[in-house]
Amino acid sequence: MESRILYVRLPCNPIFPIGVVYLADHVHKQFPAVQQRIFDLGTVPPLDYASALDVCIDEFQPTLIVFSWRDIQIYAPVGGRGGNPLQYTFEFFYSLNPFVKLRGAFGLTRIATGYYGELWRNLGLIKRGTKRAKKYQPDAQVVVGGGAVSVFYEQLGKSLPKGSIVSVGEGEALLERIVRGESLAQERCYIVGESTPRDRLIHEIPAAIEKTACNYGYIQTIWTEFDYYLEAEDFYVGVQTKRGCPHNCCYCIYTVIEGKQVRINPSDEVVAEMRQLYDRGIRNFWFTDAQLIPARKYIDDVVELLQKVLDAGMKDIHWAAYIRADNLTPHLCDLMVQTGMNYFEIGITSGSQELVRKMRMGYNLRTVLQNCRDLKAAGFNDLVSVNYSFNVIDETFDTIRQTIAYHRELESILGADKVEPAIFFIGLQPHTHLEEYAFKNDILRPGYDPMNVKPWTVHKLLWNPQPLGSFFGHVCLQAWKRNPNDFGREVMDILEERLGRADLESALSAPIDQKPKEQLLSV
Ligand code: B12
Ligand code: SF4
Repeated sequence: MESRILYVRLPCNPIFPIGVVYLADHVHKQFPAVQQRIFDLGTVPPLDYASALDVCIDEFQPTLIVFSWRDIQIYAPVGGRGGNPLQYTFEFFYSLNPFVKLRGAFGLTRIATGYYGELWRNLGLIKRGTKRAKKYQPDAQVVVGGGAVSVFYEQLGKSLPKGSIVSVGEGEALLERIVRGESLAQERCYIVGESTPRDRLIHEIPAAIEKTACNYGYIQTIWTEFDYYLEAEDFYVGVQTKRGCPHNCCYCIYTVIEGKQVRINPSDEVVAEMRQLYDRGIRNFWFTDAQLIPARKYIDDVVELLQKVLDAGMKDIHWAAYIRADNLTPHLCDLMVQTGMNYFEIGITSGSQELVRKMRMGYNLRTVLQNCRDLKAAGFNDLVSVNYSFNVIDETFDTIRQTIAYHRELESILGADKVEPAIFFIGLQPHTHLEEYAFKNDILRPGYDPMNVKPWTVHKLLWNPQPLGSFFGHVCLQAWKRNPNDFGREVMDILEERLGRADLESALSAPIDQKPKEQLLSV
């Protein structure tokens, strides 16, 4: 049967659907004769999801539907859909004021309703699409993947139609095999009703496929809503320069989804891809790598890439990325500024070197400061978001004081208005070291449901254990009251008012001989 592949990006805040674009591009390069179409529900008004999907299936009559599900996350730290889950959780658990407590309870109920509503809606769209496609093509296949599926693949299978292929991680190799009609037994997937996910499936190594520049000329022919992203001028369009992260940060699942092996996309291909977007009017790019510079040994690759961006004459662009700011050199800083980096996120999690080590993050905080000085000297004068997650492991009042000292130093280097403290409470994710730690310490039991949003589950999964849990709960509540529009800075100010500030040197030193109190390092 001639293959006709329909890519359905399930509803999502309008982030550029780079995942399905890359998949469709890859399949086209392998099988030029296969007909494809991209249908992005991110650009459709909610009331029209079902009818728009029906129309698309009726017209295209796919033999294979590729459903791409980007995020399910509910523990967004700031104003997510339906309100701020962190705020409501803390109001419910920590407020002494019964009215505020009640507001927290209502807020949580509203969020839970919205969360389950979205979950059921997406599952409903998959079921509806499957049924409708089978009307035209009784053997039509359905495969479901994307970031959300990679994280929750074990749970989602229970609610998907029998026969759906549930994919973990990158989909290129899997789609190739499906199109060829080959066995999927060795792929990072399972089939609902036929097989169960292998133990440690997510830890299996992704296929090594060399990426070439996405052919946007072709993509435009199979995706009518592409212009939506071209017309919105403030959009950061995704471009991937590499896959994989070699680190081991205790709470992170990226390194499992993409694997630890860093696979660099050839710089000429990345630039050629950017050039195609540039020629279509795109000026803002997000390098969607888990980390743009995962380790020092990749500095040269990024230098080469940015130099080629400059040489290609794309002088009026802006770009953003997740950056491990311990892997910069003055030359790289110059290039970053010259090529238009205007935002980046550093996920140091704590300003205490001792804790950073305990969380297995491999960051040297002293080097981060020096590199920020180099960036400033190179002329960087834009926004940096610094992610802090207090209370992840072994936090004490002393380590909080150290984080304050560290943050103030970053402010003095880059400018207080340029450093935005993003206060995250880690959402505990499956297959991470933190999850293992929670099992070992009887905080969670194996078999728990990470997609459950009952308040007591949220309370555990939104990592903020006692004895400091209620302290942070109160600090956050006070910050929302005092200055809800600048929550992160307000939290830092309140912490400093209450606890004071350590001297910077104590934040930067973590005596190696000091035995970790907890066994995180050995899990
Ligand atoms: C870069 C990134 C961002 C950037 C995006 C910038 C941009 N303009 O594109 C920013 C910082 C804005 C961001 C924000 C958020 N993100 Co984010 N982000 C990522 C990251 C690191 C890479 C995503 C990416 O684009 N990769 C490159 C593309 C090519 O890969 P891809 O889309 O995943 O597609 C591949 C595969 O998934 C697969 N695939 C995709 N669809 C399908 C379908 C089928 C059938 C198959 C077989 C395969 C398949 O094949 C594709 C090609 O290989 C991932 C983590 C990771 N390492 O994957 C998290 C991730 C996608 N984000 C996540 C979340 C939660 C968010 C937020 C909601 C966080 C928050 N709490 O606010 C926000 C909001 C997003 C929104 N919709 O509004 C989660 C989603 C899972 C979940 N827990 O729900 C992830 C997986 C991280 C995590 N584990 O928590 N994010
Ligand atoms: S460096 Fe970033 S992407 Fe890599 S494991 Fe740590 S948190 Fe995850």
